[in-house]
Amino acid sequence: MKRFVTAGVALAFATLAAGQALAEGKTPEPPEMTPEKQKICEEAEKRYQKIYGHPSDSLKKKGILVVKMYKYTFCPPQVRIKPGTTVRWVNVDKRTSHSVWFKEAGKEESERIFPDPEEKVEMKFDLPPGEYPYLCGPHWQSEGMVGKVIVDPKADCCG
Ligand SMILES: [Cu+2]
Repeated sequence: MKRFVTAGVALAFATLAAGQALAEGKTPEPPEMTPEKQKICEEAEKRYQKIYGHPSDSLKKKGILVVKMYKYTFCPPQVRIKPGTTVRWVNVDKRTSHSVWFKEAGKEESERIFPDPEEKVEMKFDLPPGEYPYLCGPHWQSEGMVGKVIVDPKADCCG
């Protein structure tokens, strides 16, 4: 009987901890690369090439990693970069605007970026190794539009 009571208390504490994490604004993990997400990101790259006239990967040699925003998805949702790499977010959607918000790190939300080749969000990751989760202001709750940048000195790309 005593065991049962103890377990009940532990559960109550666990529930409280989960509630606190939510209240503190923890960013959810980025989505898994399901076949559906894969397809969205392949489409996003095709649209990028049509709009910008080059593959997004071709900017890696300049130390820039491109993340496309398309159909409520950051493509790719998770990137691993060397310190000093610049990440550039562009919107290849038809009309939906998106933002980039490192909310958990206490940063301000970027401007809403429209599907316009003149618009982009850029951030140079001169930051210590670690995980930097972010989200899209208008769509993270309703559509799960979240992403993560991992700064890792052993990464292949790009800075
Ligand atoms: Cu969005």
